[in-house]
Order: sequence, then C-alpha cells, then structure tokens
Amino acid sequence: MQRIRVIDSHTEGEPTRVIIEGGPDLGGGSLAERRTRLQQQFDRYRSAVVNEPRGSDVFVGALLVPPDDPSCAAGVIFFNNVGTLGMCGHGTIGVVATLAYLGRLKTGQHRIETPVGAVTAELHESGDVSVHNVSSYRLAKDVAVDVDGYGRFSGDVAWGGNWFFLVNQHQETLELSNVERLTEVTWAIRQTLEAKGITGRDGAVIDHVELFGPPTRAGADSKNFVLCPGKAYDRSPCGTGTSAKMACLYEDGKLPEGTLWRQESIVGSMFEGHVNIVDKTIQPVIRGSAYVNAEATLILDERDPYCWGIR
Ligand code: PYC
Repeated sequence: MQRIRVIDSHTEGEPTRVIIEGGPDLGGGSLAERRTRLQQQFDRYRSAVVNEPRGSDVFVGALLVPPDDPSCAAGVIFFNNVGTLGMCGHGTIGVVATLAYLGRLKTGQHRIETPVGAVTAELHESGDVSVHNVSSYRLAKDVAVDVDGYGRFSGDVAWGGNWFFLVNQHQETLELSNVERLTEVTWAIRQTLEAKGITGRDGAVIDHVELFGPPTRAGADSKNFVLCPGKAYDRSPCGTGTSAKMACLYEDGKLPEGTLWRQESIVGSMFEGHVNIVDKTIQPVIRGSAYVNAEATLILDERDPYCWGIR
C-alpha cells in the first residue's frame, strides 16, 4: 500500500489539495519537463489524488517539487480532474497558506516556480496572499463565434498563465442558481472554438472560458463565471483568468497601472488585483485568502478497483 499525505484548503471557495509527502518522484529538469513527465508517466497519481472516490471534479491538486531556479523557494505543478495546468492563481494562494500552516513559510515575498515561469507570492500579516503572476497578454480581440443552439458570442483570447476566452457580450444570467446552464453554454463555446481552430499561441487549446457581467457585491467591478478544463466551474474568481482579464483592460486603456480591480466570482467571493508594467510586459497581481480545512493521508491499495480514481 502507498500513502500520500495531503493538506486541503480553499481559496475564495475553490479547493486546493497539496501533496506534502508520498507523491511521485519526477526527477530533475525544468518544471515544464517535469510537468510532461507527470502527464506521461505518473498520470494515475494525478487521478488518484483529485478524482472520485477521494476527490471530485472541483479539486485542483498541487505537487510540490524542488525548484530548478535557485531563486525560488519551491516548485509546484498544478493538476485537475483531466490533466495538468500551466499556472493556477487560487492554487498558488492555497499552496502559500498550506506552507504557512506547516510553518515552512513566513510572511514576506517568496518566489515559486511553475511550468510556465516563476511567480512571486507575498504572504501578508493578515494571512492574505498576493500573487505577482507571469506576464499576461491578449492574443486576439473581439473574436466572434456562432455557437449552435446558443447564438453569437464575442470575446478576447488572452493568456494569464492558462489560455482563456473572455466573453464580454452574452445574454446569460450570472447567478449561482444558473450554473448548469452557464456550464452548458461555456462548454459549447469551448467546443466551437476548438472546431473552428481558434487557439492560443502555437495552437494551444483554449481550455478556460469566462463570462463577465455586472457585480452583485458592493465594491466589486465585475462578476464572472469560469469554466475550467474538466467542465467544473471555478468557485473563486480565478487568478489566471483575472490576470488575463486585467491584461485586456490595461491594453484597452480601461485599467491604468496600479489601479485596483475587484473581481467577484459566481459564488460571491472576491479577488483584488492590479497590473504592474515590468520590462514592458503586463504583470498582474491578484490578492485573496485561503483557509486550510483538512489534513489527510490517502491510502492507495492496489486491491481497490478505484485505487487510481474514476477516470
Ligand atoms: O485560480 O488560476 C486559477 C484557476 C485556474 C483553474 C482554477 N483556478
């Protein structure tokens, strides 16, 4: 039997399960190489940790690995119910809260390496965490797609550590009671983008689709619904999605450098953010809080037909 120790937290409602012991040994090399190794050789560990019967479609897992970049305190590879992620904003906040809970991280700034670059996470005295994300940008503006059965949607293709289609024009109601419909619509948009060959840079699949609407919470600038790659929706406002959105707002002249943007999620939680211009690139910063809510040892018993998760 194998044992994997995990710590669970949620960041603004979205869960993160951090593996702190017993995960697969991915060897050395860049984080991008180790992400590929996780996908190709150890995918069953990903499934065992986040999929049913131990997890659910909503979980994002985080495998801590030694960093390749000596300036980083840790390396991390994020994964979900269907694969790995380039970066994860809510997950980075969850990792920092988890390391602080374990006494492995103190307040202040810490660099964390991910497969798409190093980010800087700042643990504040209050327990909040700010993430200075990878440089973000818009690849294509006002892309219109006709989605069978749902009508026409127009949005931007943008990078915030993952690829997003950010939809500004739609007729949908952004309410928690409407998530089934929102999931259907955004899934149909994603499939249409793929069918029409609309991609991120170098043909990358756009695997996150985000709808925006007016906020319901006082002080928020916008409310969103974010479809994640495995068809679950993000309970948090999505760190990489908010980064992509703020990059587009900056490029449109609607969010000057340093100006606060408050993004409400579909469940009513919030990230605060702004952009900094660093070496002529847009570097988004998002701030939120995470709470540790479980410590567990997962037991992998090969006699169990669902030992490696239901996939
Ligand atoms: O916060 O970046 C994020 C994220 C990506 C997928 C789920 N959450």
